[in-house]
Amino acid sequence: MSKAKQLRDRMAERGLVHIMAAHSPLSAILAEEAGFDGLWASGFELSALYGLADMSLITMTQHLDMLRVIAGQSSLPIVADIDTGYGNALNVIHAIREYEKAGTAAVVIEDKTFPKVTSLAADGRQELLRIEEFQGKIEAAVSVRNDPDFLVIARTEALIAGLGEEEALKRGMAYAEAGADMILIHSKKKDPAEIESFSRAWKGPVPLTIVPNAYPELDATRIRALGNIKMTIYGNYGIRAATTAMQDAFRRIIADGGVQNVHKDIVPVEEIFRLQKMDQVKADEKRFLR
Ligand code: SPV
Ligand code: MG
Repeated sequence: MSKAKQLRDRMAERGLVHIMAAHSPLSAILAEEAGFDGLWASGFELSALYGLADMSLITMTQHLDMLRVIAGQSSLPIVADIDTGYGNALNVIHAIREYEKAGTAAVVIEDKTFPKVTSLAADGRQELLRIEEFQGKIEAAVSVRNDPDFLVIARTEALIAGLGEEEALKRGMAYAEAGADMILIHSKKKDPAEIESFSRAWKGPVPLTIVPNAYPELDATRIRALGNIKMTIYGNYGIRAATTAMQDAFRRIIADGGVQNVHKDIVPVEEIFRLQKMDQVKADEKRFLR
């Protein structure tokens, strides 16, 4: 069964899937062990990993390279954040071919102009494409996929750009008409009211995806109550959790003048050995090294 089919089946079976951001194979392994349904190959997280802003600075090749090594270490379906599709509809065709070959189950393409501006920044310059132009990109993506289960998710940034619910609904509907399998509606309001209102007003033929980064109060119970949101993506939680843990440990080591205290509060090296599958390495050593 393809990973795309696995993701579709899980959505049908559970009604709501939980997709965790991964910026590395290790974070993907941890997400799988924790019980998530899939991985989000997040542009924001990978940019942050490189110490860069999420402004179309990392290339498709860099993103794909990381996605491939993540796919090699996880059995979970991967939802790839391909930003604007790296250019126009022709770039989208190339991207879909490459991402599908890399083992991706779904892509999210957003209706911003290239180069994009990260969504959650206060006063971010947000320029959206003409609706017809973005419809062309979605149609291109749908037309070129090999696996009919491969999901093309169209993301509208209308609320992020401050254009209001009516424009967001109009765009969502146009993208569903162009063949999108789901609509990702993004918001940077601290209050989930904007997303809840959109969800209630959405009468389109396809379900919704959300990324509750800015409005963390919208938990699974409230999401399920809305009825038409089938995927929730935890978009920057991996890199934030890792940053919190490293900042804390690194500061303590400097403050304590050594690692004599911090070592008790971080995983022992044996836990890293487990994640590195050292047992297998040991077994291989025994069997093959002569
Ligand atoms: C990402 O994780 O790259 C996203 C979500 O696209 S956000 O950063 O909130 O736009
Ligand atoms: Mg992104």
